[in-house]
Amino acid sequence: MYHAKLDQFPNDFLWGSASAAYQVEGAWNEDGKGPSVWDNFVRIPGKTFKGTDGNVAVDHYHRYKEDVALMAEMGLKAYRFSVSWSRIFPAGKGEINEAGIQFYENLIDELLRHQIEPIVTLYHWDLPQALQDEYGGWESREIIEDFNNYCVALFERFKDKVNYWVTLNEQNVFISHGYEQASHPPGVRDRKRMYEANHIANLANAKAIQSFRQIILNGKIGPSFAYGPAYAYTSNPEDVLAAENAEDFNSHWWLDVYGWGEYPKTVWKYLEKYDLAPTMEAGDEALLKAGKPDFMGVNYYQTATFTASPLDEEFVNAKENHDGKKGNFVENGNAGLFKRKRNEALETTNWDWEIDPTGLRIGLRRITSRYGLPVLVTENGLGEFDKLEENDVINDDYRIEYIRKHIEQLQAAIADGVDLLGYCTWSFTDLLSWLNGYQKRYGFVYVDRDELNEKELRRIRKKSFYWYKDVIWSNGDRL
Ligand code: BGP
Repeated sequence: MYHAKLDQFPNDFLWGSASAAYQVEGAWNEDGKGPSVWDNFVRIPGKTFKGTDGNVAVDHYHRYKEDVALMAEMGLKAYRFSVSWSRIFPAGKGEINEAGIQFYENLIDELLRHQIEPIVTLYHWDLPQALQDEYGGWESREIIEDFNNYCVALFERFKDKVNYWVTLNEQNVFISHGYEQASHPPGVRDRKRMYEANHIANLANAKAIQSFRQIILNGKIGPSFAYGPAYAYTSNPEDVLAAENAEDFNSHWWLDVYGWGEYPKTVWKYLEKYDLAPTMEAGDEALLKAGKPDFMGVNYYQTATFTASPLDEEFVNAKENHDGKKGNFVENGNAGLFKRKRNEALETTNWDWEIDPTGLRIGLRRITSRYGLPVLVTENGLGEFDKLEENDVINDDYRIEYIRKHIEQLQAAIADGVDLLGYCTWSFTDLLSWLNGYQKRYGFVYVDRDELNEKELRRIRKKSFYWYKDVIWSNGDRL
């Protein structure tokens, strides 16, 4: 394999880990917090694995000091977490709920006390239910102002403490799952509405960045995109074209808007033809262009491999794997454009996710070449079953191996010329997986609870904890 001469990781490289409010905090109705769309969605029978919810999650809300102490012990340089909008504004707007914002201030202060850089995600999917009820959430342009006011409240409050900000987490995921596959709130299946909501989310994203520029002069802000670089299944030009289609429809459709303020022409033309293109109003284009980020946040888990698909192809709805029993993969795609295939060169996790460290390098290079922006890896990690053995031992060698191979590719990407700001693994402690319960674990720290029993929520260091500690200590020299 070709390797450029490897460079060292920069001295200020952000070795981090990430989480999201709904997946760790719990305390779902405490200190004045309003309900979010996830608080309600999880209560619909059949939506989540064994009906799990985040009412308690891993109780980070009450145990954040213990969690930050573990981060400090590990030597973590950065912690990415999200703010729950309905803690700050219980009804999505109006008066700030002081107790809610105080929680985040305490968390930030605790991190800073331990020299851990906070990376604040403004939106990781838990929309205030009140805004969903009032005007349909992301389907109304009213959200642009409400989201902006919420962001501004956080910028003002934390401008002297927080340097790194993430706007929307995985807009591509919450929009497609929310409005096409109906597996996330609001559980809609309507592509027309999906493209409209997505456009509004783009505008909200750009507006928040525009406001940021007026309030925080030295900080950095960007979205986090779930990037699955597309591969062609064979060298047959039809498959190569299918992969190009997939890259345009599944990635550039978002990335080009973030990076350039423009939609990719091929996709736009196609959507116009099928009467699916979103409504462009006067001023939209200018706003999108004004929302240029400082970095591209990348959540990377896997690549996706494509073959051509005939126009009359019919796809069955993919049955998703939420129980960790391998073998659920169903070919799916977009008739006439692309069809996803299993990549036979790659192994998969128990949840059928393809494992592809080189794909991370490829993705980072594509972003660098196309947009010329620095990149922050805001998520990457392995969801697996872990076994708590006698004497509180968890031998997660598979996780070490997974992360090691991805870090090697980061180093190669840096040598290739990628301006990489940092690497946040998903996740620090174990946490709630949105649709997969608690048994799909990602953390360096085991949390002793399962779907049916919260137990004591004890924190236990896994083998990977000590390993990542050493990686950070040696600034990536000792993998
Ligand atoms: C990303 C989300 C995270 C996290 C992760 C793992 O898409 O931003 O919130 O959940 O994926 O996914 P899962 O929990 O489905 O395994």
